[in-house]
Amino acid sequence: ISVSTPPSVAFLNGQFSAENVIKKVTRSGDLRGVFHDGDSWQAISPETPIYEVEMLRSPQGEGELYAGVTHLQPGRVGDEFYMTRGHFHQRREQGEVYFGLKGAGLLLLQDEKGDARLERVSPGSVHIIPGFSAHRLINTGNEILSALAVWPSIAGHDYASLTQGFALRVVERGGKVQVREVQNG
Ligand code: PAN
Ligand code: ZN
Repeated sequence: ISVSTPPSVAFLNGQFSAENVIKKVTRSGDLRGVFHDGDSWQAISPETPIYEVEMLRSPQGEGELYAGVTHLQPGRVGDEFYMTRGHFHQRREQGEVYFGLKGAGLLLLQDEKGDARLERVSPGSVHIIPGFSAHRLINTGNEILSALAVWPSIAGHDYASLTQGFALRVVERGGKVQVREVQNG
């Protein structure tokens, strides 16, 4: 019987041991229209890295799973904390699990009716994202927010259906984290 060594992830910082991970960097310039303050968004270099996703290579198809870590930089565009674009899954019924690894932030969840809620992300937090829920990570801290995600490879990403945006925005106000309800996207 042979025992193989799978890839590992350092729970302290989300670094994968595997060398041939797939890496995707999302920069400020990729996030047009995502932050509410367009002038502040214009003012920062489009090359500014906002987040990076590292994924293990795994098979695709019905029943297969992806595992990936998102590293979200600390910072703000105007008063709004850095965040991921956020998405529904193309296969709406497919859920996902996020595990907080490092840093402090929020997971914004929104159903198809537009009802939104937030979960606190911290090292060790476990987030069950139900099907039919859009999801976005927000870094409200001063260090990188890293979270491990596991999701069905058939889920796919649907970014377009969120053109109305999320119903909540998370901003800094007087040194505090403030959640605002958005009127009309
Ligand atoms: C995550 C996200 C990752 C980046 O792996 O894809 O955090 O966020 P956006 O895809 O919204 O840019 C996930 O939820 N996968 O399904
Ligand atoms: Zn997802």
